[in-house]
Amino acid sequence: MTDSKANQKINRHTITAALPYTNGPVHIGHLAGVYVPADIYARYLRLKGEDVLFVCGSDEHGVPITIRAKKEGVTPQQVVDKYHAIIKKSFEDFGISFDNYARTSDKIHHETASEFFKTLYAKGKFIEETSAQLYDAEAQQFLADRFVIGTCPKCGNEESYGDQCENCGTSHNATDLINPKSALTGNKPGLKETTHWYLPLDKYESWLRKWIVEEHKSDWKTNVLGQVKSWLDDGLRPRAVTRDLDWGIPVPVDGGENKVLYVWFDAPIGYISSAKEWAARVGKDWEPYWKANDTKLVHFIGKDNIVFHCIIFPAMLKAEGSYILPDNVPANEFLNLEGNKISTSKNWAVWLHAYLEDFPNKQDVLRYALTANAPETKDNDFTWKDFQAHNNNELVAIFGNFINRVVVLTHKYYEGIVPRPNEFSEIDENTLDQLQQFPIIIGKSIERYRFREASQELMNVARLGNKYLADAAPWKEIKTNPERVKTIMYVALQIAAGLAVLSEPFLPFTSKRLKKMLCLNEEVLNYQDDVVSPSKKEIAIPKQVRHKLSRLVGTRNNVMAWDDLINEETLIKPGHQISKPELLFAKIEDTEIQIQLDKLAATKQENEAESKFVEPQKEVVSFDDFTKLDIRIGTIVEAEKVAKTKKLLKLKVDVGMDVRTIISGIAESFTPEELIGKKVTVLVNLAPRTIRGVESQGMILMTDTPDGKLAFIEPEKEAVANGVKVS
Ligand code: B3M
Ligand code: ZN
Repeated sequence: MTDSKANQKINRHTITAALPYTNGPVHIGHLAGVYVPADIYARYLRLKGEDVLFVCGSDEHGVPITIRAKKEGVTPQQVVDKYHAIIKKSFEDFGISFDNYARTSDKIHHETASEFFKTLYAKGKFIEETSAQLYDAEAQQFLADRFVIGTCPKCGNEESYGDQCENCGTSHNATDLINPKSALTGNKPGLKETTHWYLPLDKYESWLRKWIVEEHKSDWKTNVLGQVKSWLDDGLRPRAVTRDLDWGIPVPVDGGENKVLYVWFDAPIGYISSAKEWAARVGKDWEPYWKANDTKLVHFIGKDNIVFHCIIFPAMLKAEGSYILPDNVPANEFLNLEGNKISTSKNWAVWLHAYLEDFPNKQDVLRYALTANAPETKDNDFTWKDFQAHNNNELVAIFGNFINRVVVLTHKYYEGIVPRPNEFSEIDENTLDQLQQFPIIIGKSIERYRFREASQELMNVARLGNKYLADAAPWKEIKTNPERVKTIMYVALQIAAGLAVLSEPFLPFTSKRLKKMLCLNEEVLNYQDDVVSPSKKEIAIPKQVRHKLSRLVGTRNNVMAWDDLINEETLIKPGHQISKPELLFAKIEDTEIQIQLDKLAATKQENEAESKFVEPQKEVVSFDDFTKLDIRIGTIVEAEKVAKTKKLLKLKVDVGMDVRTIISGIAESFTPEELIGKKVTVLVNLAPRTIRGVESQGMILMTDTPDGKLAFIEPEKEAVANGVKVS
């Protein structure tokens, strides 16, 4: 292990994946950012023979649920019942191997969260405070969290929520918002006094800094450390952990009537209740998984949840006193879809249930494409073309092709029986040595939460196989040197068996089918020819297969484990019978991709039609005022990014009378390269402003497009010269 517990023996792993809000189905962004990486990690550790508890569940409280209920004209309970079922099924369909998937509306969770609150209350860990909070008199509702929208005090995003800004990730109190607006009525809220309980985060600041910034600086991801450090540097303040709402867990202390726990107080406790529910079901003790020091706790989340998992929840756990803290929080960045932010409200997403309708039995293809392109260090874009390429050029052409060749040739030459090898040549030895390295290489990447890299190494195993076959060319040798071919096919079959195991964390469905094809499946492995364990039920295996079966490598629970690939010379023995070839992957045609692109185009059109909102006209200005504006045509001659900013470009614009510098906030819509030579409209007599140390001498006129990007106001004719007036 590469984490801070490196020097300590780990005896069990508690893995959590963010509890999805039950206000809509899950989409590819969720899968790529959280659930596939968490699942790869959990499956890998299980194959290593580790004691693993992998928990998740539906987050059924909070304002997003209430808002959805209002929108659909149903009760919050109906909303969570509906989406819990859809989400749970999607996870099952995609092979996300949770040991338990709970719901925060379950009794066990209400009890656990209530107890947690009461413990902190009894220990005097809260501050009780009465203060004026935002209130919408028309809706008769206090405005917390997503009930209020306003300008983020940190980054200026005009659509920040009351508790968190989705743009910069900062978490704040609703009263911090500039120009707050009720999400219910659009009204400017008033203020009304109310009492709440606050967790004084400021008191945990130095402890958090020591724990995260000092202890974990070498093993946590830089994106996570960076965010945490910037919040700590800004200073932490007490955070209310209760709300004046009616949907949620009732505040279980005096004065808590008509109040509920803040959703971000109860939701992470959901990981604990999920563990309890699991323990009760399987007859185990949950406590070591949450309280023993030899347990490694890892939270898989998206970047918008960092503050809650790295600051607020740890402070809660610390205040409670009996729990372990996360060892790592490998948060991912966001996945975009075809160049735009995934959005539930704009239906700009690939929903998992919809994907499976169009691509039945292709769960592994999506899992693979999302892993190979995972947003691990920066936001990434999912495109259907890229998805098709990962399938056709890698899964079909490399992985599937190798397996197919091996299985077909084994049947062609030996009726499907693994041949006995003759002496190994150098290239055989070399290839087998390389194969033995892969479980170590892939394992290291997984343990460092580099799942992209791990998936590429998996593909390299198949590449190794293809190269070996191409170089050894059994189809040529068979005519002149059939004894050599036995060795070649034996080596190739070891690679195929290795792939069957190594692919399991990434491609669980394919791994199963491959094990079946190679007769490495559990049923076959459970059958032991020479040693029949009395505790194992013998499984009926067709006679002709049975007598040819050799006992396979020494395995854990009779299923080949990860380390067997490192420790055993032979993965699949001579004399072992394999099944008939079956294609593992099929090519995805352009027409199938076009259907998906058409769907997105239709969504875009619908959104455009809906967003035909035209802003009201501004105040009247005099003709004289208008003529004061000097607007000219210009051409961009140079463009470069302003360092350390997301939005700013430094442009040199030829406006006829001179070439001037203009700083423009358009970097999210254009790359510097595509701007060179562009005709633009410039307000040239705007008072100069210094932005990031550079004087900006004018403003380029822009307009918004429906997809949230910017567009230039260009002269209709290219020939209009620089410096020509616009009036
Ligand atoms: N439901 C937020 C989200 O879906 C939240 C995660 C809870 S994890 C304890 O982004
Ligand atoms: Zn912000």
